[in-house]
Amino acid sequence: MSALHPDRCLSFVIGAALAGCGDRPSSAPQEPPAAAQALREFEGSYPVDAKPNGVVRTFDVTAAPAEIPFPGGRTLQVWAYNGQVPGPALRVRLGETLRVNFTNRLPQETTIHWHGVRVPNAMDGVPHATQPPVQPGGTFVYEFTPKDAGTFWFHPHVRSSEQVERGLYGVLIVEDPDSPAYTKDVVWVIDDWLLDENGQIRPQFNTRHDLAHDGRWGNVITVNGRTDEVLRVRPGERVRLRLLNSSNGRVVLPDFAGLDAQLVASDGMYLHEPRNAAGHELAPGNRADLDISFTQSVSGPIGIFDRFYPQRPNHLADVVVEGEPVETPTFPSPARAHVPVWASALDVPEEHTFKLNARSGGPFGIEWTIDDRAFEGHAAEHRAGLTLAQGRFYRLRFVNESARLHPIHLHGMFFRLLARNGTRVDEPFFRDTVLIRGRESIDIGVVPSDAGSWMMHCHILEHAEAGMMTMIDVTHGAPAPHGH
Ligand SMILES: [Cu+2]
Repeated sequence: MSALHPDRCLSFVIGAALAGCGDRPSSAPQEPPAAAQALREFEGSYPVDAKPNGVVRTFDVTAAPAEIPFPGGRTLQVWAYNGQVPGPALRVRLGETLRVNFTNRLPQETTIHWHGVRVPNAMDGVPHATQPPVQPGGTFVYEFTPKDAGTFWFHPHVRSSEQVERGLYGVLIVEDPDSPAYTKDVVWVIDDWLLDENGQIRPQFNTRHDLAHDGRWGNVITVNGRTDEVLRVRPGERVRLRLLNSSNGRVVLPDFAGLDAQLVASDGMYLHEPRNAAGHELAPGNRADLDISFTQSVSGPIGIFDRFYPQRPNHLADVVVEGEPVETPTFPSPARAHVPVWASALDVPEEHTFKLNARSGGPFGIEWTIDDRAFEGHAAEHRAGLTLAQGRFYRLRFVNESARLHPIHLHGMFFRLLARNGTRVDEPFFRDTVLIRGRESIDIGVVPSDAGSWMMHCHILEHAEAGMMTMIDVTHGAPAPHGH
């Protein structure tokens, strides 16, 4: 099996599951009919292999302490990629190879994780598991060809509750081969900062308070590093607005009421068809691409608010529609991807139930656990929490036994939310991060397409730092016995 080209390998496994091909590994369990159906529906969702076109885009990225101007005329001491927060927005076209010459000028070791990008495992940026951490003064070359066009981001995977909070994150945009003719393509990076009485980043990380709650929630919310971000458009413009929540803990629910805002992509992946963006929340790590047509002129700025806690709305940014009207481009929505329906996927027996909880102990006094284990030490010494085979359908269940929020993020694979608290939900799109509320259980469907040892963790970075991480091993062909 492993000698096969990965592309053929996946179709082989899918084909075997469908046709009951006799060449299947004899240790493979019999595919239940609902799983075979789910695989049939999955086919054509996204490519297994990258298709490099030979063009290499090279970027130099350096992580280092920096000073940036901050709202209120202040100067903020941060850690930044290339001296700016958000870091540089890296743009490549699908098929192009991204090469990042990375230099670490921080006083700590670090790595870069390419959130949501299906990279070769060695490029995933998980310290000790996929690469040694980059030491202060050290360098590393990240090189890969993205397989999916969309909105992704990058950030450290070492002490991330501190390093991301200090300002280390940037957006990676993978353009379609033929980009839709939007009049503007805009990125809003939403972050929140916990500043102290001196107006600087509060230097206590992973506090008991943060750990006992939903991580570190700040007292200043910025969009693109500003508290007064304005999107200026003319009547008739059609804008692609790419949203990223790079906060450590804060969940945002941006309210675009009054605007024709259509959700066209979730976590970088196009929907099957556009749907109204109302109610689409962004947990830490989530992205959403909106298709907004400003068909009518509006007098005055339109305030965009976060209404995750409806009684405590937060101003995010403003939209101003003014000037000479332009003709609205009439191209079809890019949201026309193949997304499996998976209506019967809940009938597939669950492969594993992950239990999420907390207990006293560990270096911070509270540790967060997956299946009663707190991740500690080196990922290299990990015992995989789960082993899955490439190209099979799995239903996984998560039971949150705690009262806190846990946006669970899977590296190396996309999944579809199937149910909350046992009730099927209509969420016709893929994700790489899903918010699980207190005491809630969820079911997801996933077909791992990329072999490797992939991290799974809570994207409330304080929870992750205090143990809420594990690894999922994705093998070629049949899974190894559980836990190696
Ligand atoms: Cu969590």
